[in-house]
Amino acid sequence: MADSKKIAMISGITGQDGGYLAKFLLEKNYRVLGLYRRGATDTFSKLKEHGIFEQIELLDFDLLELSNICRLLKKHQPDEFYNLAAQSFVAASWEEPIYTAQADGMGVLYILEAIREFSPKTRFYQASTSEMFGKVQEIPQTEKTPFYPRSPYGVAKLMAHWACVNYSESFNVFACSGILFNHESPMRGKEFVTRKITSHFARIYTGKTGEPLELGNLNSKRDWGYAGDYVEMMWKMLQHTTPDTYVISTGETHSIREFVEEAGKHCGFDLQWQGSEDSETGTDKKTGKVVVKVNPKFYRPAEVDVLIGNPEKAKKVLGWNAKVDFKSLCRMMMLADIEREKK
Ligand code: G4F
Repeated sequence: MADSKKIAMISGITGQDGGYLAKFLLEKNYRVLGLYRRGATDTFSKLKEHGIFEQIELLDFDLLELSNICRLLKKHQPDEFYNLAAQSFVAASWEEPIYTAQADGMGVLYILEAIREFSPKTRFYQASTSEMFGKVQEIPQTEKTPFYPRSPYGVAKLMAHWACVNYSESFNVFACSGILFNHESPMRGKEFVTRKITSHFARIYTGKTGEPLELGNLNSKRDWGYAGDYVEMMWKMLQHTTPDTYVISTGETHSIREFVEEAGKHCGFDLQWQGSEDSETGTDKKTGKVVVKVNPKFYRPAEVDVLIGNPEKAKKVLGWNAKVDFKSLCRMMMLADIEREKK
């Protein structure tokens, strides 16, 4: 008997969102084909931690290899393709602007071309980003806010976003662009600021280090949600009658400093800030120890000062709501890292 399961391809399966989305789709009885880049340093630990490693069929994939993408689409004819693969670290994009443009911009065009030519029924989800708003032209940001990217990453993602809109209008490809604001979880990579904070604080808390956490700009603000909530929206977009663009966010914004303070509370830190700008430090009032200090090495050539999204359209059209709020997210991440360090 033919296998009647829907087929979902997920590129970037080894990343934070890949794991949450794969789990979500497996629970919906999809056959999940996980695309990964051979030689990626972060391999399958997240999928193993989710307990779903054995249920995913893994396939070699590279965003820069058009022939590989064409073969995969031609052979598997997936119902849905979720493109979560990218050079996703904004800071690295100034060091690797060309690679970032190729992977995050051109790579998406390759997938769209492969769909157009070899698998036109495949519905496509593109992981777009609030970084496209960059130097924000409006507060809060909606689907109609003009873009102003501030990093090579934002520029590349903007190309991919418009390619989705264009392929949907020109060739009838069902391509959706999810403008996701920052979304975090205990599975977040440690290069991103939230997990950098919780993983380092957990090491201080469990006595594994006495070194303070070094951070860059403490005053930028982000609209942080929970990755587990956000993957549901990726799926909902592809189930809708027409392809479209959606902002996915919580509608709240908090500074890096607030995240530090909130996470610190779960380690018993009562932070007092001293000094200014490049020499600012955060001391735990109880112990007198410096637990955070600014290191300008982590500043960016151009900063995105404040992001806050308006998720009204997602709520109205797709019936979606972010469930985990800022405080619960900090707590979840902090407790998970403390548990990991204790083990
Ligand atoms: O955690 P971040 O590195 O995330 P960023 O740059 O906002 O990008 C993330 O969210 C985007 C969605 O808006 C995604 F598209 C993207 O792929 C990624 O997931 O940095 C957040 C803020 C920045 O303002 C940065 O300057 O934290 C500030 N920051 C301060 N100190 C730091 C540090 N960021 C990092 N990574 N490391 C620091 O030491």
